[in-house]
Amino acid sequence: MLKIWGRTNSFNVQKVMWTADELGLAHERIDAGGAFGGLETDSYTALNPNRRIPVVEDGELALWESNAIVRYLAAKYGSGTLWPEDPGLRSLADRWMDWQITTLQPQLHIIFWGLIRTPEADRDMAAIDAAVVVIKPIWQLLDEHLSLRRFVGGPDFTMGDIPLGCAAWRYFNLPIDRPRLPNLEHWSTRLQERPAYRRHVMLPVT
Ligand SMILES: N[C@@H](CCC(=O)N[C@@H](CS)C(=O)NCC(=O)O)C(=O)O
Repeated sequence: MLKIWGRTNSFNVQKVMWTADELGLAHERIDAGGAFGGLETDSYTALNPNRRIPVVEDGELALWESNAIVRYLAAKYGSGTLWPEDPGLRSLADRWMDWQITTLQPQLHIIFWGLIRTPEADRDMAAIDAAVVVIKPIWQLLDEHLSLRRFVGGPDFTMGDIPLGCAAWRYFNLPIDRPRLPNLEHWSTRLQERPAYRRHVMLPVT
């Protein structure tokens, strides 16, 4: 049975919970991080020297970095479904997973942390407003990509949808100005039909 460390309102933990549920993997989740703490202990540091959530224990292996965990679970347990067997299709899913971390997430982080996790009196509204503007053409790139395919990695749902599906739920539920993103909205509706997405991602944004 997998052990998944991390609180349910962590975006990065949600990626892992959604993946495990899509694959029907038996798992136990342990609250950690945020108000639960527990990341500074020696035993947790031995699992993840970065002292961050999520961590997944699969037998003797301790895994960290959420997108790397999604890839591992997909490769080990979802070959042909979440993990496309065709290298070209796999690389399509893979590159958008990297894009989520490197291109999209830095801007989304500024907006989310600023508006949701920072008390109003301490908010840097100039930085938040700037990120709201900068992120628009970034999402438009994905919108354009989705104008030609049903899912991020092609015609079928794959691991490539998971990090971006978590990011999209947050983005659409933040009290900010957004551009029209018709293809992204249709894709998001398709994700919302998935019971595992509803269980682990479609939660209040806190
Ligand atoms: N790049 C890492 C980021 C991990 C990370 O920053 N996790 C946050 C939660 S989303 C965390 O551990 N925060 C400290 C806490 O929850 O106490 C990943 O994708 O796993």
